[in-house]
Amino acid sequence: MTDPISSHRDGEVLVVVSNNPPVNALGQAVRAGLKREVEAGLADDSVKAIVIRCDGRTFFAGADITEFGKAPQGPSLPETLDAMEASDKPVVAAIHGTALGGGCEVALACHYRVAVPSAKLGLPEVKLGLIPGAAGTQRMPRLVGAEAALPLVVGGDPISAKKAQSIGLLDAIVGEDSLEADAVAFARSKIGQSVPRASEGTRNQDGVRDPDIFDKFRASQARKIRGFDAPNAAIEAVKAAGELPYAEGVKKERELFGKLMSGTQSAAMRHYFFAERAANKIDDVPADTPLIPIKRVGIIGAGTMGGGIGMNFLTAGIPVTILEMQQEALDRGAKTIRKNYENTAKRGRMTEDAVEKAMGLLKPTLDYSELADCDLVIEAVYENMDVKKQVFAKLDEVVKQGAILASNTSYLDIDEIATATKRPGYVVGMHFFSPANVMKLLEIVRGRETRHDVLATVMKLAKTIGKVAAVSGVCPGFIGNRMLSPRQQQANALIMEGANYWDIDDVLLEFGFPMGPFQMGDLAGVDIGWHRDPNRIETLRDALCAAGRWGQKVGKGFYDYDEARNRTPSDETRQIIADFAAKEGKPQREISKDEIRERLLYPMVDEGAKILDEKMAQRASDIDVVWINGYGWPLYTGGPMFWADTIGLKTVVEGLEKHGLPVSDYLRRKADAGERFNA
Ligand code: T1G
Repeated sequence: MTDPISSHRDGEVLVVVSNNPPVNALGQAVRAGLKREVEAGLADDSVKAIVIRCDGRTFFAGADITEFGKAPQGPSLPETLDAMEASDKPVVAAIHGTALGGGCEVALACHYRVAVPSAKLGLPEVKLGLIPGAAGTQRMPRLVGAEAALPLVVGGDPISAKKAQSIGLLDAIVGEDSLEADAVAFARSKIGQSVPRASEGTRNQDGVRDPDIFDKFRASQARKIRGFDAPNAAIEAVKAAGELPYAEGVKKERELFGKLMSGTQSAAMRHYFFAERAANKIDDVPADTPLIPIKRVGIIGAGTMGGGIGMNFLTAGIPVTILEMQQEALDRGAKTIRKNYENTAKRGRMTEDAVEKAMGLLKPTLDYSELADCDLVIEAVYENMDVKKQVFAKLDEVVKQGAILASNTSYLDIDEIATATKRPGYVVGMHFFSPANVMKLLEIVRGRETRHDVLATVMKLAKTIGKVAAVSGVCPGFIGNRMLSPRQQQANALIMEGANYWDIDDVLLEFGFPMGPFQMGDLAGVDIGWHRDPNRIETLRDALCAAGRWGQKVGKGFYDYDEARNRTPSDETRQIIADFAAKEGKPQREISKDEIRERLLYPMVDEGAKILDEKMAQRASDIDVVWINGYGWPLYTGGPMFWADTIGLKTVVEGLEKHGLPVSDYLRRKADAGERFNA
């Protein structure tokens, strides 16, 4: 393997260069090379300054995550960084792309940091269930202040070069195409001057003067960091930067880092990091499959889903032609899209110009022929097979050959829909989740005849519109909804046996879901699909609807709601459930939260096992990606399949048997063999 680190001289300045594609991860060879070149430069009297930069698309994007969980190999990053910072020769970090995690810590250990305008800097370790482990939590607050450091270390989102300069993280922004030359000139201008060291900075005194900033910040992030260990550890580490001398602060950081690294949350979140990247690979579709250019998108239906789907493309700068049957529905759809954009602008997350630019790309129409030139048409009409087939037959007639015809169906048979066309190879499912302009997940449903270039194109497009996509085969409910239904069945069965519906919601909230099934029912509307005849009581929902308990929108459903939409369990609902169970002859009993959790989650895992056995998902981690991005499965457990691996498949099998629930052959085989779903 070629050495990823090289160096060359520019007069008295030594330029150390890393070339470790794809993202200059700070793996063992990079660390060893950095140590070698920096030590040589520091020891060479003819070297008056050092510049560190990277080739390829980015400055160091952090430690090599693939090394985590393995036996550590020297040299460690901190020893090289400490030697570098201790030097009296100016060391300058020359940054392009994304200086993240350990990469940002390399920059922090340099005396100066310069970057191109398009660069980003950040400490995303919390997104891996960790905190910075090479003194980032100690150098950053000393350099930029505790208040400015908190969102960086606790939130983990990168900031722009402009923002980084404004908080004092960057010393200069240089030419986009002249990084090395400008960095060398900058370094040369600092020769002979005393060098600033971030570890000696005092800007963290803001946290000493006003220690409340830490609790205030924690409170402001409460909803976002609920259940996660790393953000709280990050706050503690930044706080320690104000309370402890540097060396002790670094020791504290290392303790916190070590604890997180050996914890289950970081293992789960590192699993998710690679799962998300694996999901966009389709095993039998070559990476160099030619893509179909998507210059214009058509949407059938301007309702909530159609409008939301359209916004994804408008926001990405792709023109959209949206079709409706009635002018009034069309106007309403276009108005809702504009209102959604204006609300986003009001919240400062979009400029007025961007709103007008996006709306300028929208072409409403009542005429199918205006879709003729679209490269992709996504149908988002009423969930009825006959209606879908009529739409696809019409699209097959009017849309140019070679265009992709996609359905947003959430459970109907894509192969059946494709029979309405003469181009089944160009038919695919693109299942968005409501609200479609917000939810990250896109289930790409692969039909029996869907072509490779169609799959590769929609997978790439998913990234373009900011979605996380996973491929599902054609089966009822695809991956997500298929696994949701056994959970819903158990939730309904449990309340018929005496479980309190609020206990069921609480079990999922405590597990880390944002909402339980009965809260979700109230939010969506208990009366969805109700026959509107209060005298016909065949299901519990009929009984609730007959009592006018239609959900949050009327202030009562399973729960009662106050003006602020706070929920309280309802005695009337409890009585309706008890009466319905009695009518059904269901004996009542006390049911523990453990039983509730096992009966809600284990059948989902078993359904996931069946999906894998039937090859309706390419890999277990795709199922994890679907549930984390589409159904609120808590990221810090890694998704249903990784969680099952963590607790042990044997435990899942024993739990299912204990509750008299079926166990699929695939799950039993894996459990008996002591195997995991995720390799
Ligand atoms: N280690 C190993 N592989 C990595 C990697 C990393 N840090 N970052 C990316 N890759 C791989 C990735 O799996 C993919 O592989 C390919 O590179 C391209 O990535 C001591 C402890 C840099 C913004 O968390 O956020 O430093 O799928 O598809 O969309 O304190 O990658 O092609 O085989 O994501 O252009 C902190 C993680 C580590 C940054 C580029 N750093 N990376 O995004 O490409 S912890 C991070 C990213 C740490 C220190 C601590 C993104 C990116 P493959 P990609 P992209």
